[in-house]
Amino acid sequence: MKNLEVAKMLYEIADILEAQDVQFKPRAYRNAARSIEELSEDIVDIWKRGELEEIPGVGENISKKIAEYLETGRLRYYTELKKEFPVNLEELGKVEGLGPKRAIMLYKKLGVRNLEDLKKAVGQHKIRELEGFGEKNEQKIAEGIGLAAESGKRMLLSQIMPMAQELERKLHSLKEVEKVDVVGSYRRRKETIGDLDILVVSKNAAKVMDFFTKIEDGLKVLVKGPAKSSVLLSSGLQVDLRVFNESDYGAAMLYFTGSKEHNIVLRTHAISKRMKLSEYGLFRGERKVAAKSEEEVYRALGLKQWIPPELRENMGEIGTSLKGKLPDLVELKDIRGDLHCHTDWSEGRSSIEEMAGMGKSLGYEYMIISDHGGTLVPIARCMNEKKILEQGKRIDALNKKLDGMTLLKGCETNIKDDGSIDVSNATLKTLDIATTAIHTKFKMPKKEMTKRIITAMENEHIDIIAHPTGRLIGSRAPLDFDFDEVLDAAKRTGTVLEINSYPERLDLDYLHIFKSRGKTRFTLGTDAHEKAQMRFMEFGVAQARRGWCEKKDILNALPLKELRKTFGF
Ligand code: DGT
Ligand code: CA
Ligand code: CA
Repeated sequence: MKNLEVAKMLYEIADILEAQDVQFKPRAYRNAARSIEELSEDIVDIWKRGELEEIPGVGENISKKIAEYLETGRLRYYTELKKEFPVNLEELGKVEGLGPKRAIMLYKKLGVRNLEDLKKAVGQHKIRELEGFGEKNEQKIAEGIGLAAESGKRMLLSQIMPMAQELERKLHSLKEVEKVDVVGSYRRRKETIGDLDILVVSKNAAKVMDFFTKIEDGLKVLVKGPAKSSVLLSSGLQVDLRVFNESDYGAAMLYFTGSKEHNIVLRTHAISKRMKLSEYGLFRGERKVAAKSEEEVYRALGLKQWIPPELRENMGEIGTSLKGKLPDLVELKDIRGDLHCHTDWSEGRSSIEEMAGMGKSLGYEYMIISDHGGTLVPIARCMNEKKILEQGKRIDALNKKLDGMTLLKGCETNIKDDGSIDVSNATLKTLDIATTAIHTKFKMPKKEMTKRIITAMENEHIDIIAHPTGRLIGSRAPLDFDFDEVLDAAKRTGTVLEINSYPERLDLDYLHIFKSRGKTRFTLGTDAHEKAQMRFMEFGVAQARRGWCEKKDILNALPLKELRKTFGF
């Protein structure tokens, strides 16, 4: 699958053009890149059908460039840009406070090409001397480098998913393959994935390995063995594949799904029962007690319930299953609506009508329109109060025409430094559900930040705090505040914390959700800026499951009537 490779190239072109102050084009390239990244079909197939221009955001110019790249393996336009700016913008872009423009500036002034060079320049205090940077910026960059380096080569679950599904499909097409499962962190639905681990049942491992090590043009074979092979795909993703016998498959699934910590506790538990657990089975002495299925192995170890992969993070799941008390996890099909959506009234790219159409096709009973509003943030077309009211009227009118789904009036407002909201109470009152979030001044002493958030929650018109910790995976650290105090305030004020389902956010994360469960309920919102992004709901649901949430913990699993009662609209 070439999707990620093409998307990365387009993102890079956008960055370089932006750094050169080119107008409009960067946005066009970026929109195209984003749509391509989110495609579930291989772009090569779309190209072969001559349908590149049907991808949202891909016009004639970009489609020609993509075609040149797919046809010849290179794009002259890109190669020339890269010759002029041989900078790893993907890597540098992860450093908070370093947009493409500044990265290119650092290249021109100091020859910085990658994270390694940047680290050196910071170490030698060269950046603070540059015009427009200064000591404070250098300090910020220094902090950002740590986070960027840590995230390293891990990719977002959302980027991995289409590739994993494609690999699964291809492997299934081989008649020697009886079963395929993608295991490891992918099966546990971790927010980022280091590498993919695939298990196969087959009686002809040699044939499977021959096929796998040629599964994509241009891949690099790292290891090819009789039972295990590893390859590096063109997207930079490493994939390990192992072949097992049907009779041992459950034990293998259990072992390679992990997590390592879950395995360790499970193995220790086996030892306490005078048994031994490995990827080949559960043994008492030489005798194999269980191996064929995960259920069988868990049961033989005395566990009353099979443990869903999302829970296998050593958070007490084994002890809880021994007692038969695992939660009945929320599922995607339980979700009746999306509670965080943008449209072209603010930053979004789809109209209200298009978003509503998508909501209907997802089978929703309701969904919110929560565009950016307020005065604080210089977001393009952040709605002023007049426009918020106007949008409300438009939604009322649309609801009369819409059949079977209800649009809710919302708005994502901003929390000022002192915790007040940048939209008046009079306007907030007209909304069905009012959301707010921090979009400015991400760094504040912990005490002040805690007070800021709690003050916002104390506004009786505010219903939801969106992406409460503000983190961006791999690029922005979470806000520094006292989470327990905020949780208490949520309980006291009835303000709900969001589980933002946007793949870079996933905020709250599973640890915070786990901690909050039972003390507050949550809303799930995709933060979609384009109708296709409403599909991000599955990532939020996965995160909620990792935090042990049941259906009753999620407010948008409620029917509209009860949602109305809960939020009082
Ligand atoms: P990743 O790839 O970093 O996103 O995370 P995982 O969990 O997929 O880790 P990976 O690919 O290194 O290994 C896949 C699974 O194999 C892991 O979840 C548990 C199992 N495993 C790997 N190494 C060990 C080990 O040293 N001990 C135990 N008990 N299990 C291991
Ligand atoms: Ca892995
Ligand atoms: Ca692995």
